[in-house]
Amino acid sequence: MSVTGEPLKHPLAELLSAGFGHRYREGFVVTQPGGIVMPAEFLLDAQRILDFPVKEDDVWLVTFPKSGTTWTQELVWLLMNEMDFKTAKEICITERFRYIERMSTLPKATRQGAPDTIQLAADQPSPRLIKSHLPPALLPRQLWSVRPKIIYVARSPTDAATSYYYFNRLVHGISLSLDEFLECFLADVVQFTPYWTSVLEFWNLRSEPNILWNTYEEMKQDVGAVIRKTAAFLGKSVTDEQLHQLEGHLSFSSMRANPATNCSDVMLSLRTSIGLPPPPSDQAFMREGKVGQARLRMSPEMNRRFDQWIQENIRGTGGRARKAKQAPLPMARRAANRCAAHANAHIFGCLGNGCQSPPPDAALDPIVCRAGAEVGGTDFPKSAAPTDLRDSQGGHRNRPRKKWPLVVINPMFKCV
Ligand code: PPS
Repeated sequence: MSVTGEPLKHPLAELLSAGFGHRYREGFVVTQPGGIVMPAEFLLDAQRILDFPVKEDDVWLVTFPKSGTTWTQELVWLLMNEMDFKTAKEICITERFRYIERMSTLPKATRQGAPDTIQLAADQPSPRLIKSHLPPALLPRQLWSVRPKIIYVARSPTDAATSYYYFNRLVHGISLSLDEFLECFLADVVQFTPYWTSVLEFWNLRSEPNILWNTYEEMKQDVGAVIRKTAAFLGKSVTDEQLHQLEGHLSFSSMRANPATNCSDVMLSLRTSIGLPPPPSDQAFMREGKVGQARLRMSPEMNRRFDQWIQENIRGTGGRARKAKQAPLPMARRAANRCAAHANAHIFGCLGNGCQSPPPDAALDPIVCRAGAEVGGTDFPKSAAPTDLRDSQGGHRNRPRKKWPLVVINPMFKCV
């Protein structure tokens, strides 16, 4: 199987391209498989990524952009390197934990002369630590047969999308307003979108023994608990003293003050490569580090649009596929998984305006969730099939619209 791409055709694609100063000269494509938006040059690298030889002791970190990747990279690196805080402060996280498709995300001018990040990922001493924002269909095929440890981190789409906007302002000097960018995000014309492809597909895989599902919101709420959970997953033990030290090191203020994690040099060199001056002093990679702030920056209309879009995408698929065969959750458990104020529950916790109730119990019946069944009015992700193959609303019209059965991801997980 080879990766192909159809040119991205959408009226908002032009607005976005202009916002980036038309620096992505070759334009964007919608990949097949995967169905995500990537710069056309990604197609030069996609096959190498798909064929990337995976090792059993690799640790992979997969996220949608701006979902707490760097935060988790720092945690995982320290757990895997005997809490070497000294080196963590001296060497940039981008060198300690390789971002496999980074070269494929850059405008042509920046890409020329940039390191081959696929090779850098391959050449690390074991255990290798590798980051990616790609969905399952574009990740190395051997991930599904060799089955190394994979950590997935999700973040609420409003916060991730808003963070992505400020990141693009910082790195690319994007000239759009926040609402204009969010409009493009909702229309799935931004790089790595559709957002739901990544999140829903890993949500459906989260019960696999080699996959750990974390969220940004969980980390904000109780980073200690996420440290313990992640350490257990990686087979590492953490003393109380180390836990305390880690919590301090991973705090937003500490990571912001740490040049090895706030990535200011990387941001500066990316800007320089496209002829932009150094960023204004109020812009930084470690920007705000909060939950729910995006809602306050978005217009009321955009808030409403996001609410609707979220509901459409996480609504259950009652009556489809295997739902009839699944037992519903007991009433008491359903109630426990809802936010009391908003009678609302889903993978990020409550999305009621400003509410930060935690996500539902991770021990929710995986079979019910995997099948995308709707449980007593509580919304769970709807399909295990890749988003480009879902019968979604508002997706790309020029995307293939094959219908796959809901259970496709699990067979896919087992095949090479
Ligand atoms: S990337 O480029 O996709 O790898 O970006 P990513 O690291 O996933 O996301 C960047 C956002 O994560 C925030 N961040 C943190 N928040 C809280 N605490 C800590 N320690 C932390 N480290 C990174 C960072 O500030 C970005 O979010 P926003 O909302 O823009 O502040």
